[in-house]
Amino acid sequence: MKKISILGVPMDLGQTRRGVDMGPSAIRYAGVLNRLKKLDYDVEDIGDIVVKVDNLEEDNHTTLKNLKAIARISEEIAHSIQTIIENKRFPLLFGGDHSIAIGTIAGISKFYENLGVIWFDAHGDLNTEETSPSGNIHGMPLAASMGFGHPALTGIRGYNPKVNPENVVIIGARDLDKGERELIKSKNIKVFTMHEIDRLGMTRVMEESIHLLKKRTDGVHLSVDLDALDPHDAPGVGTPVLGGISYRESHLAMEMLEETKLITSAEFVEVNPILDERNKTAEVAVALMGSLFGEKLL
Ligand code: 4U7
Ligand code: MN
Ligand code: MN
Ligand code: MN
Repeated sequence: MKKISILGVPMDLGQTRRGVDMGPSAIRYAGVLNRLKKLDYDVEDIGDIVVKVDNLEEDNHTTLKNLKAIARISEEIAHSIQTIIENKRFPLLFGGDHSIAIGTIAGISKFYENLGVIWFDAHGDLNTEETSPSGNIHGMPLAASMGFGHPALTGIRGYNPKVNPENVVIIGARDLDKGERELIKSKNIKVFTMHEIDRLGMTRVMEESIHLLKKRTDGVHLSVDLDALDPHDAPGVGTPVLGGISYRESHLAMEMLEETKLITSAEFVEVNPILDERNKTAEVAVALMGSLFGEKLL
C-alpha cells in the first residue's frame, strides 16, 4: 500500500496521568510527515479526532473510568478508520492512550474475514471490569476487541468480537495481572514475554509471529504501545516497566514486518510528552515508523 492517512487521537480518558493527549502533536513535531514522504508515500494528515468532553458524567453502575465518553469516541474513531480504508489508504494512528485501539480495531476488522493483531506492549491490556486493578480502560482494549469486557466496549459498531484470540500475538509483556494471565491461558493467546525475547532473540520471535499470522489472517493490525520499549529508550510513557525491548530490537521487529508486507494498519500510542525527555519517545516512535515503512540505510 502506497497511500497513508494519518489520524491523531488526543485521548487521555483511558488512564489518569495527564499529558498523553499531547502525543499526536509530539509525534507530528518529531517530523513524521517528511520522514514518510521521503519514502515516496502519498501521505495525508487528516488531523485529530475531537476528544471533547463537556461534563464527564460518571456512570454509577460501573467502576470503569470514563466509560461513556470512551465508548462514544471509539465509535468516532471506527467511523474515521472506515472512511480511510474505503479510500484504499493505510490507516496510521497516533495516540493518545491505548484505549483508542478499541475504536481502531472496531473500524478495521469489518474489512477482513480474519484480522490478525500484533500487540507490542509491556502489558497485556487484557483486563475486564471484573479483573482490572485500576478501572483504567487503557488496560482493556485487547480484551474488548476479542469480545471480553463491558458491552459498551465490546459492542462498538454493533458487532462482536472483532478479533479471534488465535490471531493475536503479544510481544514484550512483563507486567500482567492475575485475570490477564488466566485469560491468556484459557484462550491460548500467543505471548512472547521478555523472557522469550531474551532467550530466542527478536529475530526468531518475529519469524514465529509472522509465520503464525501469515497462514491464518488476511490483514494484520500493528498496535505499538511505546512502553513495550525499555524506559531508558522510551521514558515518556505513563506506565513504564523496567527491562523492556531495546531500541535496536524494536527496529529489527519493524524491519522484519516491513519485509513481509504483512501489516495493513498501525497505531503508535501512549506517548506522553509531559513525562518525556526532550521529545525522545515521540522521536523513537517516528524512527520506528521509518523502519516499518521501509527506510533503509543503504
Ligand atoms: B497500557 C494495568 F494494573 N494492567 O490494567 C491496568 F498494571 O495501555 C496497567 O498497556 C495497564 O499502558 C497499562 O491498569 C495499560 C495495571
Ligand atoms: Mn503498556
Ligand atoms: Mn497498552
Ligand atoms: Mn501505558
